[in-house]
Amino acid sequence: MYHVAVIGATGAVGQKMLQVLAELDFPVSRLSAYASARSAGNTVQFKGEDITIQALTPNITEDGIDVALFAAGGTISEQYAPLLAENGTLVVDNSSAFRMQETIPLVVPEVNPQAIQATDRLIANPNCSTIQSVVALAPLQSLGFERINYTTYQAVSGSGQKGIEDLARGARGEEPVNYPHPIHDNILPHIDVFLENGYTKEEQKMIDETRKILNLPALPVSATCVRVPVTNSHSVAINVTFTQPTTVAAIREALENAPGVVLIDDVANTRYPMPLDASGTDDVYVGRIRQDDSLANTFHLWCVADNIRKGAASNAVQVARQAIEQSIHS
Ligand code: 2RA
Repeated sequence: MYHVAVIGATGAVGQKMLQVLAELDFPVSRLSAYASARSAGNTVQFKGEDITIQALTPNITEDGIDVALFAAGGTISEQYAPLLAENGTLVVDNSSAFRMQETIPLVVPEVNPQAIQATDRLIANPNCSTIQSVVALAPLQSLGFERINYTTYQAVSGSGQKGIEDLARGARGEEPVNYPHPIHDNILPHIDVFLENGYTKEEQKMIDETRKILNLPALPVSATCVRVPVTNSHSVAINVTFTQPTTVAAIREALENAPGVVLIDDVANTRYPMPLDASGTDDVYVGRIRQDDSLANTFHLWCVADNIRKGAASNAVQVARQAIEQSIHS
């Protein structure tokens, strides 16, 4: 049993981590919750009990924490995650601070559990839209990837409570506070900041993280990331070109037997994955599998997952469990 800490316990992902730790029956002997000094003294719930939130200070290294799940943003992670990891705590960090550092594993347990070494103490959790995309793609890896192109339809919960509030504000006819434009009755081809190459940071994350997780550093990957007026669960249209010929039937079969994937692909009965199917679950739903008639060896896949659960909290808990299992069996 482990003393587990959630850092950033009051945010959307932190709250979900507490819920998922309980639901997935993670072996918790003691649960500690940390947040900013502003929230200290308030409580969060874990397994029906009130846990008093503690202010995060460098003294956290003296609290005897075995496993720390970080969901407090990059600046906090940069300051505290290495501190705890150097002190022997197993840290899973949901920020983007360490994802692309060469020595730090970036892990989706269904895809690259082998990236975790028994001695690793700091593991990065990928970006939400990347996680669900690589879960859908990994079972097809033996076909050889030649190129991947993503178009995302990302829910406002990806921006946390403030994104959800902007959608509600718009529905009431009020001006947005979080987004630069209304999200209600609108879509924004803009997630995170714009980079010099014209991509957004969210798009660049999908490109870089896909290459790292699939261990294909030179793979051509492109992405367009779009915020849509959906409360929860991201959708991704994946266009993938393989190095070898294949069929829709072979892709379906590979996905049917893949861990963490649920195939919903029955257009005759209007069955395909939708955000309402995915929300509240940890699976990645895939459908609309079809050949792209415009390019050889190329296929379309539609994939949907709960961005707060599989895209963040659940993946972090699964990574922690995987790391513990690997260090026990090493
Ligand atoms: C978003 N990818 O949906 C972010 C959350 N990590 O905005």
